[in-house]
Amino acid sequence: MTMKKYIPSELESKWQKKWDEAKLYSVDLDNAKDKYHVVVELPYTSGNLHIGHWFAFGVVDSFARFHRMLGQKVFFPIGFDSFGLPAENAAIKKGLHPREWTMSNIEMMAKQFRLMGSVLNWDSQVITCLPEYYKWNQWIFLKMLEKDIAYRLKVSSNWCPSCQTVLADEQVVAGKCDRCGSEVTKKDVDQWLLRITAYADKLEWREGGNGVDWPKATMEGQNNWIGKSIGVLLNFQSDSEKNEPIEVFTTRIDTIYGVTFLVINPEHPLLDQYVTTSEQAEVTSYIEVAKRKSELERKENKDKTGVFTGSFVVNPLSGDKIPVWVADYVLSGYGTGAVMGVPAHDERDFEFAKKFGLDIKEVVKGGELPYEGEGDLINSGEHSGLISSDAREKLSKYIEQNHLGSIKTQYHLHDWSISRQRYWGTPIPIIYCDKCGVVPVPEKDLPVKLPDNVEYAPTGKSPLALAEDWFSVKCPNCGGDAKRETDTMDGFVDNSWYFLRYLDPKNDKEIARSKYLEDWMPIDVYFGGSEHTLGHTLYSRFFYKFLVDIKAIPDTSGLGEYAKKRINHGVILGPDGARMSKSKGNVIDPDQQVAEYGADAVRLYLAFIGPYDIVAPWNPNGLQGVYHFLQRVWLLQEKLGTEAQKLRSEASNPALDAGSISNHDLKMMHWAIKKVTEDISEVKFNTAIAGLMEWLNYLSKKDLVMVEEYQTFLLLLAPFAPHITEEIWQTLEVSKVRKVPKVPNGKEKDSVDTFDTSKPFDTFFDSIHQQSWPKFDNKYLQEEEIKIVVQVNGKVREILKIQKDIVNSSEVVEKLALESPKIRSSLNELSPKKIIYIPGKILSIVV
Ligand code: ANZ
Ligand code: ZN
Repeated sequence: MTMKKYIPSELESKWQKKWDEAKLYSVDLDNAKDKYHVVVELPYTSGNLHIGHWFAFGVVDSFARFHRMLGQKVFFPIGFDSFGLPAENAAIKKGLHPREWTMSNIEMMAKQFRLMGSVLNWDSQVITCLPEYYKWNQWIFLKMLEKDIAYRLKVSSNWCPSCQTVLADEQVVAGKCDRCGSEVTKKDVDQWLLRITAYADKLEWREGGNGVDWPKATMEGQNNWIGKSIGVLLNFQSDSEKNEPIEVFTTRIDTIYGVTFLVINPEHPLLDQYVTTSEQAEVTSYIEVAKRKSELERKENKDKTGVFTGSFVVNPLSGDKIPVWVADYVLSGYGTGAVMGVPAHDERDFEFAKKFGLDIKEVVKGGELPYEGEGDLINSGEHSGLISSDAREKLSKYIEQNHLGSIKTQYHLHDWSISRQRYWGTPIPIIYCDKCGVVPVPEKDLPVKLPDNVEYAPTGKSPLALAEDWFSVKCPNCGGDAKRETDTMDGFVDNSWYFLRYLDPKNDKEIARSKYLEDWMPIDVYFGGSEHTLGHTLYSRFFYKFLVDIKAIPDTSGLGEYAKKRINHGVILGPDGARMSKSKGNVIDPDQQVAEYGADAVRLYLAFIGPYDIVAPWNPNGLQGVYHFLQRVWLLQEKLGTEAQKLRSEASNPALDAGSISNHDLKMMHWAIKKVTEDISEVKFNTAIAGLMEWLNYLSKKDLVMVEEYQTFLLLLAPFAPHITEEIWQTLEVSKVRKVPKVPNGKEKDSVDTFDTSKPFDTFFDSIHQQSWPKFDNKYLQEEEIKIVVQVNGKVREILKIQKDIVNSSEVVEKLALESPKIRSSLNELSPKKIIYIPGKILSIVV
């Protein structure tokens, strides 16, 4: 019999079609028994699928398949994050409408996704640029407005005077607009903000991770970003009392006696009062320069700059008169925008004092200056001698009692500006009326649809302001002439809650039915990139907590978190070890790889490339190696041989059946089951596959491979390589040999054995992906030892412990006995005349 060759392209599309037709992976959300909810961060509709998508979805698909085979009801949805600037830019370049560009990308990507042969639940697909979705962005916004979580504020922003638009920090390159190259300035612009700071406390991760399992690095990163610090707000009075007092925020009130100057930021509202006439010119020109710097540049500024205002304030504790400076290393967006300068104990203040020749006064004993640590206070009046922490406590109390200031918890987190002067986004549902002011669009008028006919190429005006028909409306309040808000929402709003929508994507009454939310939330595992530690995953926790607070969604688990577990995946680099990019020419196109090696090989390789959170280069040899492995799995069919099959079909003879697989074979098999099961559970896909490779080497050396072994092997490989395993399973009809309990796939009612095998193949087939996961039996894994008594001339001289599987081999046992030091000494260099072995019992030596 000549065997068919392994040609992935032939069998993969065939099985994908069959699985689809049989609706093998569809999930009935009404029944959440044994649910397992897996989500991978939804992809952005940038164009073709890249290898990163395969890494993110293909590998997790194997994980999802494993859980299906464990008998869980796996929900693994997908959607498309499809609003954003790239759509506009690409559309401008290609002369297409952003909608056309986006929707054709989605179509293309969905097609490419299907090449993976995944268990993704396409029925639940969410597309964020469709009104049926973004209506709920608008609804959430209105709720936030109602609760004072959304608000409008003039914010000092990066402004391009020629594009007439606000720029995000990353769009400012060396002080210039990255679109047109003009010098960027600061401008106060009206923006819509979300008060995420109101949730700072709730977003902070507590010890123990809030009852969920998220990576430590993610939790720490978020806590640092939130940046909770407890300190003191303290007023410094003007020495002449003609100016209002300046309030500072400090976390080191214990250093109060070491203050030798005060610094306010260039945007500080009291600056005008403090600048004296003689200093005016210098201060003005300093501010001009500072205005052009971004916040990032200011934070990084190494060479401290600043100017004296000409005025003084008084230290409320020491009574010292201290100069007031203006400098841009003090940020306007944190604390009070004013700092008490303690150069002896703060690095930045130290540099500043050195540069401008200001006094440095040591007040905490500890070491070389600047000394930022804690210690005993010196030069601190009545507080000298106290240690820092006690001094802080005592001074805080004193300050509160004497109304000099107050204790304050401060966060580094900023409120989130969601206003974008762009076309391709969710319209902010607000109307401006001359008479009524800011009027929210009534809920019944949602969605506010994005108009189609718009000049979205840059004209210097917000594109929506040019859509006259859309822009001009009647005020919902008074019926008078009014105008719509022309900003759209930041795309991060879209992906802050999409996972809730997967559960009910077409619902037009609510975000999702509460029964589904109750049954299926929280997500069991949420996979995504570690680069989303500070943006996306923090924002989505905020949205979830808000929606729970207003009771728009239930929080059945009571955890207040949307994902029980978060796993960050790594990054696949180009073969040259650099990030893949078109300009470097190191981009790996998954379609090409699939055409050459098949989806199974690509999936398997990506799972095998290393630990899942690793940053690893694509290695063409690695892919070939994995492809070769699959070839060998395929060829193993030959080893099944007619003989083994005959043995099986004649298995009515139990003795024959039992003899067909050795103890060591069983041990290997159960070892492999255990290894693969445990490793996949722990998200160690690479070592799970290594285990399979080891077992394959073992099997390949055997003359005959038993059906049970091959079947088990295919089952363990099935999550990683769903096509080849299905093909072998079906063509060998191995499934008929062994009765395996089936996994409910969501369509069955109660029993797991209700598959109707009488139905034609078209509507039902006994897929390998409906089988349950093999179980290992520890009994095969224990190193079982048997005690053998060794006699020399009738006297017991040694008791040997021999492994069970070699106990029948007289040569091995004899050799071990003769090598034993005890036996050697009792033989005393004489060679044995006769050796009798009763297997498993006694070895008798006669000399
Ligand atoms: C005096 C002092 C003495 C300070 C000392 C530190 C060490 P965190 O921990 O991040 O909250 N600060 C306050 N507002 C600032 C602003 N707008 N821009 C730049 N720096 C600012 O930092 C709090 C400390 O950062 C505050 O405590 C203040 O300097 C500075 F030995 O006050 B400290
Ligand atoms: Zn009105």
